[in-house]
Amino acid sequence: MPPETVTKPRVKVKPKTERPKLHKVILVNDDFTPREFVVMVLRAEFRLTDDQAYRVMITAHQKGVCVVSVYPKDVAETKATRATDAGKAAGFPLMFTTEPET
Ligand code: TYC
Repeated sequence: MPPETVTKPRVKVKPKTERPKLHKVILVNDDFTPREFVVMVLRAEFRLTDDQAYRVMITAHQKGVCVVSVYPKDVAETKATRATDAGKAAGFPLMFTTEPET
């Protein structure tokens, strides 16, 4: 390199990439859907164990709502819709909603 050549220090710019927010799937209580049916849907759609599914169901039953799990937005919405539709198909008002984690 000739003596008059000026070189700039190379500053690496690392762009900060924000992790996409996870979304909660929430089970909502109602007076009509049988407990065993809720447990079955939780096991099938959210891959909960019998024990986990029972705890989530009974928490929603007692408190009104219970967080089932968290997923990327599209996954949460798809699972909530499928689980709600499973109740509808069986004639129950079972409902799952989603909301972004804070
Ligand atoms: N409350 C319902 C019953 O007594 C059971 C139930 C629990 C339904 C949780 C919905 O999200 C729910 N049969």
